[in-house]
Amino acid sequence: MANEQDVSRRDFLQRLSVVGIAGLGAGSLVSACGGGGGEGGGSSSGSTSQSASQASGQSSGGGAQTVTIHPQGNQMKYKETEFEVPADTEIELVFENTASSPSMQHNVVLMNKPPEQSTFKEVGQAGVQAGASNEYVPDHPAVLAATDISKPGETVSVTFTTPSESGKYGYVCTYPGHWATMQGTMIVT
Ligand SMILES: [Cu+2]
Repeated sequence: MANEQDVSRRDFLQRLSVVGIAGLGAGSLVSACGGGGGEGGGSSSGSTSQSASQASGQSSGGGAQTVTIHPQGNQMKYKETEFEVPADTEIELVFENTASSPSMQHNVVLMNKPPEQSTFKEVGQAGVQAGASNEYVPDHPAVLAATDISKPGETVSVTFTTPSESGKYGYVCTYPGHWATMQGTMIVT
């Protein structure tokens, strides 16, 4: 029904352009009845697709960016030993614990300090003292943000704002025994 109207309307419009004056009367009739629905449908579907593309653009630009990291198999190491993020930006850091060995529990403790061994050690040892009830995350001034501990198969995340100064910042797993080898570098640009 609607299609037939559309077709006949197109016919009228074609005649309008070809015949000119003869088509004028028929053309104005069509735009009064068929044109109301046709134009409405046409313009609204156009603006819908436009606003949809705008919305998806805004959500990818305005929402938190996601960074996902994993362990390196069943080793006390991160698979992603560095990632790059813009300064002063909200980031959702996701850690997917894809290890299978039950002893491979991990977290990600982001530091507001450079990736130096002395800082990894200080935060790592403080984390062990903080204990399981605190997810091994120490109350330490070098801690920028941290995930909870994840068991194999679990995914944890933390949302934080990156430092405003560009540079290299460390992250470390503070599960007991892991800090010495399970380290990475967040590059802030
Ligand atoms: Cu670990």
